[in-house]
Amino acid sequence: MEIFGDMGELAAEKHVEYILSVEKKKDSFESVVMEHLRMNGAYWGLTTLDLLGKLHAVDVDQIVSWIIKCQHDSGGFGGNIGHDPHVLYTLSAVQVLALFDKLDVLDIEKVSTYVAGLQNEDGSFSGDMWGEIDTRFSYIAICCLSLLHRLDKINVENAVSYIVSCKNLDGGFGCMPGGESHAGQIFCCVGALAITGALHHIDKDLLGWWLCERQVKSGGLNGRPEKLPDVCYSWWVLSSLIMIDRVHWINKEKLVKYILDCQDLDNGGISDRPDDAVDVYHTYFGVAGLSLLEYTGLKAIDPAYALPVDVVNRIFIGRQSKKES
Ligand code: GRG
Repeated sequence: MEIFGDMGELAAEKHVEYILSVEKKKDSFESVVMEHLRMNGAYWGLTTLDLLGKLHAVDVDQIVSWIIKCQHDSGGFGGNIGHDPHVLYTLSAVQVLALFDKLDVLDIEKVSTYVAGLQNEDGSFSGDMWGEIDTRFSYIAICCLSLLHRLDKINVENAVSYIVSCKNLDGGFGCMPGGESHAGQIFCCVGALAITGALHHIDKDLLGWWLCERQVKSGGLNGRPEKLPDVCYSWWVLSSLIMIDRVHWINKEKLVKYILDCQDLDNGGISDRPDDAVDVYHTYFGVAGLSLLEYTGLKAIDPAYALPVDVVNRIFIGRQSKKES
């Protein structure tokens, strides 16, 4: 990217090789620790490949049939075959099918009934039948139902007022009312409010100030005051700043340099901090962060849906134009 001058480059080919290799090394430490959340891993890895223009390198039919095997009678998806259903994996399943333009393999009524059934009276959402409540699950339910065109199945007004009840005096949001502001939860709350057209509940200058203070000397971002920077906050913080139109308040050049410094230039992949071990999660959020920063050669990503912009457009505009033609 020209405006970023001489600061090293994204080792795109290496990262593609790394993502493809993780799937093949079934006995590796990373594959074993990710066994129970393989659906999330599929979303991180495959979205990275799509942003890098290499989604065609995978076997679509094989992945789609594995996803279908992870679905339960309730309509929800598990993190792997035989694992319990949870909204965390249900959104990833929907997102991966969206990447492949395969949402039509879903029984939309069944999936959306599962997600909508997790809404509680106060508007909050549980993650699964065991009842844990978290603003992450509010975002997931809203994002998932919106991608399926079924937001009508929940009480959106209550969902929004629950999220607003999690807003703090510093302008940020936590995982429940009174919970400490954290950039990950802020992404969830801002994303959910963006999707439901309710961003007016946010004090954009106050939240923008808190978010841009997350940038530390190295150029990286942390998730809350006094914490270490981590590449994943390039996503959680930047996407939130974009949604509230305050992204010009951080130093983009320094953040690009920080993300590029976290690459493993020999074996591919991106880590949380320079010289740490790489993983698929940080590789995805590093590449996604660079996409938000308009790094050359990457597809653009939508800050609210966390999917490539062309995929989101296909879902919300493509359907209309198919009908019209
Ligand atoms: C589709 C992108 C997408 C997300 C789905 C699961 C989810 C919705 C959002 C998770 C948001 C979140 C809470 C992210 C933070 C993850 C993280 C790095 C937590 C670490 O917390 P600590 O306390 O680390 O271990 P810090 O950095 O605060 O020291």
